[in-house]
Amino acid sequence: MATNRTFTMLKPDSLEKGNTGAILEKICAAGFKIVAMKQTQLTIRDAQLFYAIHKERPFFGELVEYMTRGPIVAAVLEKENAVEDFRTLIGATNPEEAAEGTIRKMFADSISENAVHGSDSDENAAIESAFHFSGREIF
Ligand code: FUP
Repeated sequence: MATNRTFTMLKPDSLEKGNTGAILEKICAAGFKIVAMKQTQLTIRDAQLFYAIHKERPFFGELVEYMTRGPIVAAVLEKENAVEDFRTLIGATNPEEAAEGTIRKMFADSISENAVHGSDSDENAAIESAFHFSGREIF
């Protein structure tokens, strides 16, 4: 995958609150092009695999429960410097620490239900995109 791509998920709380459209609008307004997108629901196994890096953390069980409790929107986004710029757009993991105007500041309630995911490296963007999309689903 080219380094101008990143992967995102709008998490279950965003869909429950009806924020899908508003968040996608902010993403597009920030100059990201959606090159793949789907609404889907993670299985427990999917969430355990996706967040395997956190499996020893005390919040792992809650994280898996949250991420599987309803549908998500998964997408691959394209823009120059995509990974870094998208992390800036979404803000800090904890919305209380997120900058004004960031997606998490605007739409997230807590560190454990923080509205959106954004890949933290080009390598993870490629792995996470491939987790959700086949090559023919990415344009
Ligand atoms: P981020 O890269 O900003 O998505 O954050 P992390 O990879 O550190 O965390 C992934 C997810 O684990 C967060 F989105 C929410 C959850 N988490 C908690 O519930 N509590 C924490 O203290 C840290 C992360």
